[in-house]
Amino acid sequence: MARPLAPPPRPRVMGIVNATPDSFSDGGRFLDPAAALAHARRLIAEGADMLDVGAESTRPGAEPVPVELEIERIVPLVRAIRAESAVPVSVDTMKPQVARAAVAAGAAIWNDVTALRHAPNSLHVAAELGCEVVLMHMQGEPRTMQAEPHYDDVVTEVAEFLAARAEAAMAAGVARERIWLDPGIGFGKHMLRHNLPLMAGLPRIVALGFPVLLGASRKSFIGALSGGAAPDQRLGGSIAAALVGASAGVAAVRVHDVAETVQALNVQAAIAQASETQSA
Ligand code: HH2
Repeated sequence: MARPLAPPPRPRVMGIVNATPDSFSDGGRFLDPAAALAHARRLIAEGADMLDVGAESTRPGAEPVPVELEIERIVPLVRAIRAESAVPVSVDTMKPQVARAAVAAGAAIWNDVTALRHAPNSLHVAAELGCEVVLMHMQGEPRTMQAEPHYDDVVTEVAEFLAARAEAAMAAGVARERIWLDPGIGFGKHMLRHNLPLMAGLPRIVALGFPVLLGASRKSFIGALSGGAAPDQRLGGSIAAALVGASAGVAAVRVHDVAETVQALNVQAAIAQASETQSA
């Protein structure tokens, strides 16, 4: 009997669990701990390879969340997910105290939209925790980042920033193989003038030699390209962005709509595999 074919390689899918009152696309839906856990279960059942759990929105104008409250929202959720699933959990926070508590509760990845710049001890805490870290590019800070973002050459500037942050993390003791990079779609970037060249320039970010995480799901550039569609009406554009990321060689995509994204990536990967067989 023929051996079953190994599934073709494709980026991993990171499902988003926002335990926040005010996230841009799903704020308030999963603030209740039971609702957040039910959502996490659903994303796992839909095929998520990882989950990203956050308790503080990063959208412009979002309310800052005190550290104790962030820990209170995150820790029981991480613990509950890990108690019933082997799916790795990432914690989306800029605060080292929250990352520390989440890792103690079972999180394997610290996803920091400030690339470990928020607190003076962030780099050292990341090294001490020994977890994986996602270093994301952002121009400015969440509250004001969309006011007037400016770049002479967005792809070069983002790539240089990420390379420098990876160096800083390694100098502080974070192991090279634990570092992920993320271009930070929508973070201090003009909707179309910056996000589109950055999407097109993803191969240059991938060429830095670290696994790349792409978070384009439901972001506002998709709304701008679809007549101002509301965030929950941006599925088609989100899938298109994930496929562009996969073609560019990103290692993972951070998405709200897991089932649909997994299906799209599986189809793309299977066709790519068939195409290789034909040309062999
Ligand atoms: N985007 C958001 C939040 N965290 N982390 C990484 N690494 N990359 C991203 O692109 C990214 C991120 C924003 O999306 P969301 O979590 O849905 O919204 P909010 O920040 O309003 O909670």
